Amino acid sequence: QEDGPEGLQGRFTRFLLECGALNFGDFTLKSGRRSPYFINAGSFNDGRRIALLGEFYARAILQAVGEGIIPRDVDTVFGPAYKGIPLAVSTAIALGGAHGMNVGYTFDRKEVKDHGDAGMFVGTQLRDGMKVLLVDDVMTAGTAVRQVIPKLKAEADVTVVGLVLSVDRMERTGEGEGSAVQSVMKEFGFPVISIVNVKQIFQAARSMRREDGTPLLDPEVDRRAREYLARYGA
Ligand code: OMP
Repeated sequence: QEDGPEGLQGRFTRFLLECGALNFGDFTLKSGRRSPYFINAGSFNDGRRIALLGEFYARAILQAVGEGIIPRDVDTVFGPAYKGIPLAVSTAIALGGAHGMNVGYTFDRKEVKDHGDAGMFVGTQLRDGMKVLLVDDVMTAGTAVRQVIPKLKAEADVTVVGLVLSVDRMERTGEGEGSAVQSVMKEFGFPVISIVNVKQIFQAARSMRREDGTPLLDPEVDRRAREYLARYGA
């Protein structure tokens, strides 16, 4: 089924690979962990890619709306600066354009501005009672999202109705603990959904072949990924 969960996840994995957003090697993460793979949202760097990315976010959101996980009457999509900005804008374009779910978009400034409109936020301004849907790129330990929520709450009494990620790396926060996504959901009480998670990425990539018929995923990379997930995966 084209639009079933497998379809969306497989196509998104292909898209990550095609954009060069999914990289294999040796990467030091924000958390200090050394990972054999890294997802770089900076690779969605042209019109076609960012339009498709927004479309993927919109599909994941509409699916969650259909399942009653996210409400339909979202007021604005919030993307934390800087990498969240094109995510929020492209998601709002996709939702409000082809999908008829018109929502605002909002992002924060990293620097304080002292002239013109001096607000901390750009786009749809946050007001008490608004329903805000967060979008972000990747979650590992959940540090990024924990930093942004107090900023929103300081601006207005908004309700965060969910967080949508490109990729949930499915890593546990500590020994014997659940994943960062699970702990964020528990701590803040809103749903966290992802277009794809790391296990689905590797599952999809394992079945992919290059044009010459050879496996797309190098067996050594696959082995290192399995090892990493055995150590840090939730
Ligand atoms: P946490 O804030 O620990 O959840 O890490 C997520 C952030 O780390 C992302 O928003 C990125 O800035 C960065 N990151 C990636 O972009 N891709 C990855 O595959 C892994 C990370 C990371 O450093 O954990």
